[in-house]
Amino acid sequence: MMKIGIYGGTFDPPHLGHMEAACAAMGHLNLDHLLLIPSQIPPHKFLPRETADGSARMEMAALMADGIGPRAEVSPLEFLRSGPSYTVDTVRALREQYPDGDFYLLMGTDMFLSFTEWKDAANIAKEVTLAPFSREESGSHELFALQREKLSGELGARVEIIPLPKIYPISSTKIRHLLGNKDTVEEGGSHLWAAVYGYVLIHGLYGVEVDLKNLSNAQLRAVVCSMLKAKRIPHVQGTEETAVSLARHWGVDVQKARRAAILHDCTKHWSLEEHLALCERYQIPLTELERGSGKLLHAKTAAVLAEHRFGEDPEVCAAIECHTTGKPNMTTLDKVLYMADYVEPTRSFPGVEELRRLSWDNLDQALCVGIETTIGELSEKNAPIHENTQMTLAQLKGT
Ligand code: DGI
Ligand code: FE
Ligand code: FE
Repeated sequence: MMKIGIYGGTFDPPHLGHMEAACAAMGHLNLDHLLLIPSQIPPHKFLPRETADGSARMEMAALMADGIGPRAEVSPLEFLRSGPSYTVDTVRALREQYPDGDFYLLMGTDMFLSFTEWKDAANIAKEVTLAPFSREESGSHELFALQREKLSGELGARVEIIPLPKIYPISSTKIRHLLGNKDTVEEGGSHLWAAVYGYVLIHGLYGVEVDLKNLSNAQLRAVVCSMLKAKRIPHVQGTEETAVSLARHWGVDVQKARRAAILHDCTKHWSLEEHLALCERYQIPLTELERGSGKLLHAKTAAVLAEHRFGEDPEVCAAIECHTTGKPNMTTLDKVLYMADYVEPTRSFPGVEELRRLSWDNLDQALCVGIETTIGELSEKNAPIHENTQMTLAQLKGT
């Protein structure tokens, strides 16, 4: 039987405390599936400026789910209903979706201790195992044990307590306040999963006031995380680290190399339509080959965003633009980004070690081998070679 965790909440915003609790539940209960279910917020509950609308909370929860792992996902069940939902309705709807599901209803201490007051508590208890989080340091063990006795006696409830190693020291309310104050934006962000923080920054939620054209490195990283799938992040981090080391080694502006690396793949998961729409909007001339290839276009669209959305230096944008194909007369910064992308620590292919060494010994030769390798792989698949790829190689060979 499939074990399914149900984790409801306002998630306004979802933060690292939720994430730790979700991961603890996944591990302790050995769940096959975890559903994060953002609830409707009654309009009177918060000041309008302070609260994020439902679709933003859904998207933030989805970004956090991506960070928790492939078994976690967001369910729009409560969000799609017109008013606030009762848990019993949600559980009924989930039972229809998963007739054989073995459900675990995750909940905080207060919810657990007041469970008998919930609407149709007995019916909920028939459908799910109650899975309250118990903070180990809170000393509420006796209270939990008593409540478990009571609920199993009165309602026949099954209870599985999920131990949490520590109390996460902050609430969503406090985080909203930190984000809303110019001096404590970063502190607020430090309590959020990076992609969620990036989403908050881009959309200016909770009264955040940042200039997207003047983001700190940490903020830019967060924004990029919000644009990518979690599994791509280690590659971007690896590219940043490697680009920074190579920049120092080859005497290039380290900060420029860093910014270029952080942004280089930021549009990597866009659809072809999204790439084409942005190029259209900024009148970027495209070749026939580029028009049909998201793989080639991601370098161009990332460069456009770097320039127009994030206000990066022209050299940074230029390096991003040629990071996939190279181009004639590449600057050292261009080469550093190209090679960092090629040999960063998560890359593995035959010859990567050799190419890493070469990137430190002879940058042009490394570039030459890199481009030859790419051309070799493309030729095997009968894929067309971009003119810039060909010209870069020709130029390197000629010198
Ligand atoms: O974005 P990454 O995966 O980190 O790396 P990248 O930007 O170097 O992109 C690599 C992809 O781009 C790879 O699938 C091959 C493709 N590519 C690189 N040069 C050419 C190319 N595809 C074509 N058709 N022609 C090229 O010259
Ligand atoms: Fe790329
Ligand atoms: Fe890359």
